[in-house]
Parts: sequence; C-alpha cells; structure tokens
Amino acid sequence: MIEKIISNFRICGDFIEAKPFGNGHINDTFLVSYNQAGIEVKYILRKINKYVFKNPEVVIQNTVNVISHITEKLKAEGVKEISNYVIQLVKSKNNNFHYIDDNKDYWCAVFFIENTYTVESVRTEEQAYQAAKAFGRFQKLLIDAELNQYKDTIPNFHNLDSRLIVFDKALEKDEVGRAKKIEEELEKAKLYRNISKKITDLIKGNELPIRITHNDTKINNVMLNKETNNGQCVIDLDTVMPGTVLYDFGDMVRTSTSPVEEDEKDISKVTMRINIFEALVKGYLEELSDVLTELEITNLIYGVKVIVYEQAIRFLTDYIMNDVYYNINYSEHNLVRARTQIALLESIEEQTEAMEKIVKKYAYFNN
Ligand code: GN1
Ligand code: MG
Repeated sequence: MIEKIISNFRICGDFIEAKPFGNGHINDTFLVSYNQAGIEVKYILRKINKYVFKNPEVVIQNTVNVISHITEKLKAEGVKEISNYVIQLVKSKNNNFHYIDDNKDYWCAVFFIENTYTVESVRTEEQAYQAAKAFGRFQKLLIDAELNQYKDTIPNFHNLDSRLIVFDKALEKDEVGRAKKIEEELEKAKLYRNISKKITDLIKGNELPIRITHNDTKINNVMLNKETNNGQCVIDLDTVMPGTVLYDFGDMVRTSTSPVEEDEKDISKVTMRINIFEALVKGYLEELSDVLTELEITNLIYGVKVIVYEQAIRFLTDYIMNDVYYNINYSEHNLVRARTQIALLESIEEQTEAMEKIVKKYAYFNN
C-alpha cells in the first residue's frame, strides 16, 4: 500500500522498502527507501491526519512558504548544500507538493537527511544547547516572514482559554465515565488554572509580537548531526503559523528538561533539570537575544508554564474524551502523559527563581 502511494511522487529507481518511522502522536510517517542506480536513497512519507488538520491544503501551503523562505535566506547567506539544513518536498507526478489518495487523505514526501538522528529525551547539555540553537536559528530565519502569507493550520492551537473551555465541556459530559478515575489530577489542574490569566491579557493587549513560529518544538523535531551533534534541521512544519516565541521556547523546555519521556509511568523520575535548562537558554538566546523584545525575554519562563499546563490539559481532555486525538498504545496512555506534565510543572514552580536567574544571565536587551 505504501509502495503504491509513493509511486505517485516523482521518485525514480526501484522501491526497496517502507517502514513506520518516528514517534509522532498525530500523522502516520514512513521511511521509504529506493535503489537508485546502486545507491540507496531514503524519503520520508507522511499522511496528514485529517481529523487534526481540517484543511490539509493550508498545512501544505504554509510548509511550502516556510521552506522557500528559509531556502532563499540560506542561499543569500552563501550556505552550501541547503537541502541538508531545511527539508525539501518531493513533487507528485501531478506537479503538486502532495498526493490525495482514494480516501481523500493527503500525503507528502520529503528527502530524508542522512547522517542525522533525533532524540526522545535529552541526554547531555551539549544536545540541549545544539537543539536550542537550531530552534533559535529557525526562528531567526523566519523573523521577516510575512504574517499574512500564513494561515492557521489549527485555529486556537495554543489558546489556553479555548483549551480550558474544551476541557470543561468534556468533563461536564464525561461520556465514558473516566472523570472519577482522575480526581487527584483534576484537583491539580484546578490549582494551576490561574496560569492562563496573564497570557490571555498579553495576547489580547497586543503586547507580545506575533511572529511566524513553529508551534511544535518538541525535542524530537530537530535532527542532530551524527558526528558533530549540531542541530542541523528543524522538522515537522505542520504547525508553522502565526504565534509567539513563548510557546516555542516553552515546548522546547517541556520536552528537553525532563530526564524521562513524556509517557514515563514512574513520575518520581520527572524533574526539570536546571543544567539542561541553562544549556537551552544559552543556545536559544545566543541566536535570538538581539531580535526578541524585552517583554518576550522576560516572559520566557512564564511561556514554559503555559505550555506545560496546556499540555497537561490537552492530555487530560483526550483521556476524558476516550482518546480521540492522540495516538495511544494502551488505554491509560493519555493519563500517564498528563501525570508527567503535572509533575514537570510542579518541578518548574519549585525552581522558578533559579530559572529566572539563568534567563537574566543570557539576556542582553539590545532592543
Ligand atoms: C503532537 O505530532 P507530534 O507528536 O509532534 C501535537 C503537539 C503536542 C505533542 C505532545 C498537531 O505532536 O501539539 O505537543 O503531540 N501536535 C499536534 O507530545 O497536535
Ligand atoms: Mg507534530
């Protein structure tokens, strides 16, 4: 079946194999290899989840825009071998950047970048620093992207207020009776609810700059070079759209600072590692401290709290709704994920002062 799908793209040579790839929670992703005159060449093929992305054409248009923006800027900087640093889409035989199958599902193919790897949790300060530099560089390259060329691929994606409305509704309906199993988690979710207040005010007051941002800066969305460990290429561009850097910084910290994965069952292992946090701040601000505003920089840690809390709410909501959004491997999977997010938030709250000091250390207000 995958062989048939990929045959609709402009790829020459002989199909070798297709294997499921990566750990994304949303789209189906495959690594496909071809024999091209004796050389094995790999591609990543993805089916866009149409439950999550109601308008796949927008996802593709934004992706095309961001790739061409970054490609042009790297060219202007004189960078060689640009396809090692920004993903490149393969055209379909119909001359589109996607193929639509009989099920009306949209598929996209990109060239696989050789000699790179991704991590699910950060092992070293160096990895954190390099990944943060890559996300920072990505943001810097997009600093002059035209806002009006990008549409929302998922409306209100990081709007915590609307996430909370959906959460409250799900809880009220409690369709499959799961609410009674999560009393402790609900108590904690309530405790931290006031986190949402300030972000709503900042955004409504138009105080935070709206930029083209990534919106899914999970640590496994940056490809690191196998030899140098450099953060080589930021991937998963489905949610590139207007947003704030607070969310991107927040999601990077959320997914990098805990020593264990998002679905660790033993929450005593979940903690915000301050040395990893420092490496992230250093890498991110080395690239961005001269372009971000003071308001953005002074709210970075607040952004972390917003994102971790939002993620806890999203996992809890999906658990209450009987797992309609995220891919799961077992029935409590979303609940386990929500618990790690709450534990992480608790650890962040405890270390806020030390985190603030670190941000101050690396922030140079040049604006
Ligand atoms: C999803 O697809 P993936 O795994 O990169 C989700 C993110 C969540 C994340 C939680 C479009 O990302 O927003 O933060 O799972 N993507 C979408 O791990 O909802
Ligand atoms: Mg994603």
